[in-house]
Amino acid sequence: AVQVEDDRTGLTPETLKRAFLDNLFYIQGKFPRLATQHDYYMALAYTVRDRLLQRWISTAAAYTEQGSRTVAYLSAEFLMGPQLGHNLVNLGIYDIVQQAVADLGLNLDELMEQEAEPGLGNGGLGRLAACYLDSMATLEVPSLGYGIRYEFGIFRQDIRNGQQVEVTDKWLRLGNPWELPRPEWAVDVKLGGHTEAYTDRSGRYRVRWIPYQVIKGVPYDMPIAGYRTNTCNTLRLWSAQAPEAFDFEIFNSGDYLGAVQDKLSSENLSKVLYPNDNISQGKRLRLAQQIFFVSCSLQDMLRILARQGLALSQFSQKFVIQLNDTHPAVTVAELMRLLMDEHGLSWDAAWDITQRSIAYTNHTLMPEALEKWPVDMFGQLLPRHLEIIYEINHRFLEQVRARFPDDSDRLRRLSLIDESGERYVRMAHLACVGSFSINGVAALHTELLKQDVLKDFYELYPEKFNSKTNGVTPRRFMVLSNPRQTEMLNRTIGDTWVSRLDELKRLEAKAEDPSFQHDWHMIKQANKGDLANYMAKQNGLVINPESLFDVQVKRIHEYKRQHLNVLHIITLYHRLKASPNLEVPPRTFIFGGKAAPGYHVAKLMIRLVNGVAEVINHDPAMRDRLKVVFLRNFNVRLAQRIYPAADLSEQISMAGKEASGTGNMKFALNGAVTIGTLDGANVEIRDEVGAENFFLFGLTAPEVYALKAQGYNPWDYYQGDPELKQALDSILVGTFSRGDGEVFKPLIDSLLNWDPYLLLADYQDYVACQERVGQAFCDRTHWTRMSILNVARMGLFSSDRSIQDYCRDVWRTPAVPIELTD
Ligand code: 26V
Repeated sequence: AVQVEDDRTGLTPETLKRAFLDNLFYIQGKFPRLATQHDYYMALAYTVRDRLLQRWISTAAAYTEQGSRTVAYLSAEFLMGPQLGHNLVNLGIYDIVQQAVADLGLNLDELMEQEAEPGLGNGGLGRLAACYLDSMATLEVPSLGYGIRYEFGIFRQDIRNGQQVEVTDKWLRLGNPWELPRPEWAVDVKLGGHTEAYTDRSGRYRVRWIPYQVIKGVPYDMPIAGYRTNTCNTLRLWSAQAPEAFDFEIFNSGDYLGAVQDKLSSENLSKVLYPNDNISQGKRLRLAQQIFFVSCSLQDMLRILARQGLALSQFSQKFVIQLNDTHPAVTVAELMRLLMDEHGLSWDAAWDITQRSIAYTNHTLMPEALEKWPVDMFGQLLPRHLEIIYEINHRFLEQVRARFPDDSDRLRRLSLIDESGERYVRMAHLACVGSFSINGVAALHTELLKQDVLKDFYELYPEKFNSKTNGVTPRRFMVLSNPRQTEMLNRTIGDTWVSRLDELKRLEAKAEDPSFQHDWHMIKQANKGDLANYMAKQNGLVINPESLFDVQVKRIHEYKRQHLNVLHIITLYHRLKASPNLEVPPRTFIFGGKAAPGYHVAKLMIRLVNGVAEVINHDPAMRDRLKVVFLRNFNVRLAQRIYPAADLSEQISMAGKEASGTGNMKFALNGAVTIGTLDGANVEIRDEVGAENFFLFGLTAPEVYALKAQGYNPWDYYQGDPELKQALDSILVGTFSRGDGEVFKPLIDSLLNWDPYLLLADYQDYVACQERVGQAFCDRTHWTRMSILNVARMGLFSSDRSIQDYCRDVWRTPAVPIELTD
């Protein structure tokens, strides 16, 4: 018989072209002459989606049939980034599709540019969730990501007059081909109102919650394809809607005008992502978002459990819930409520299931990021959950009292309720008590959790604590973003490293090979040329691709110390002005990152970078020597352009503050060398690549504590170092703000009087270290060797390794291979 390839699944160029034109006609309703680039993008996206759907359905069928144990990854953020290119890579059809669209006179890069990226996250935490979904699918681990379908993701950043301006991110405006609405699986979420006790027919004490408001959650599913596997998992994002039927009987019997004063209008719930990174502000809408996606997700899991014919008592066999920080920590109370109030289980049965099902990851050591909710606000929005939390706390403190008699201080410190002033619910405590596993995201971070932030919990439950060093997906951050390096790796060690990243170590043998070094260098140069062209377009600057590309891209935060980087630039500038013959390599300093809209000092840091850029870039004496560039709107797409072009990766947070960092890994995997402190995963990166291939500076975490304990006085450093004084003075007199000395005064005042992140203490060592960087860069062979060895020794930092560690130590989820059915 004649075999005809199906238009929806076929992978030959001819079938792909036919499917593409068919989708242009029948989905976009356009013919080629009328079609925009965006129409072509949509036609291609649907062509790819069809190929995913086949895998998706086979995967869902297999999991349903086998009742597979499933990871439910709960996260308020999934910073997915553009989907088209990544899906082409994972399906293994990138090259063939590139050729197919070229045959039709189109350019794949241009089509990929059309996609609005789903920026449903702030930074590290949200991007980690996205990398983990990719790795779980690649490792054939059954998983469901659960989150919120924000109508507006992280704001777009514009720079006007050197300052950040926020623009709404309307990513859904032209439609989203990567999602399937599933209105038939919508669920209701209750908010506000009050509770009533009653006795059920069997005489048992029960509680009924009469809410003030009900909101409907509608799931939208995104396919998550593994790399060259048949697995296609699901990211299920909840969108809030007004419920269609409003039961006035229930509502009228409730306290209609009481407890909740300002009613939350339903659709507002999933409108916008909170743009704060590492700071919690205790906003009611934010708490409503958390219970919204948590309740929707748990109800969904209970529905799946029932549909597979499993009993409630089997919940913790079917699902393991991973809490991505405390944003979904209300899971502990909500699962208790669903099991007791809606499914009739006893406290003990419900608690047993809850504690066996939940694992918690902490992502920050910043005290201001630890979430706590005023008890009044919490009780108004979630009256039943507050009761449950009080009961959990009561039973918990009983146990503590039994273990540590007469230790009321310890009870106060451990309590789920902070009673030191205004009363608060402590979400990290709720997560610790309600889960069987607690992990940090790098070795140092986990140690600091045990010694400091969660010390009392560690003393109570040492067996719950474990460390899972973060990782990143090589599919997006190498194969997709750096095709030149990928091609060279494939040519040298074959292409299996993409899903077995430790195989990169086979590159070590080539580190000394002059011809290999030459090719490696040329690839970096070509990548730098691409970024130089981008900067020419975006910033109107002529950049020398031979210069050292010195890059710091990440959220703007005082603890990440972008202003320490700036102090070095100013110092170099002053040195070059004073000694024009100074032998230093030309450098291009590249910055990117968003500041939280309400974080004034962070916005001032952006303004300082741009002020310094304006002066240096316009100084004829600095031409061909120094350039400073602030790239606007750092997002996943821009990140993918930047990492492959970096020579030097700036990872300069104050030791003890960056939980892990993941940008540090993305840079090193693309052949950048790191300058960094012993913070987060930098410690492990340095251990892996070797101290001689890493530029280390700065105080260690214990030294930071010691200095602070002994009484740190930034003024001493200012007075004691003429270059540091000159740098700070020049900012203060308005050199970088057109003569206006007031602009940066708050920033400098805070450094001179307080300096909580010890910039002044680390300045000298940083500048000295940067001198060594400059010298090393001048020896091309030496630098290239370092670059190769960095890539060769970074295998540990694949998110595949992280996920394998979670599977082995926490989740105990076997892989489930998928066979394609038609
Ligand atoms: C906190 C809050 C507080 C409420 C408002 C919105 C919001 C959004 C995010 C956060 C927590 C930020 C925590 C975070 O992103 N931590 C980062 O996690 C990365 C992945 O583990 C890690 O590499 C970074 O070092 C860490 O800063």
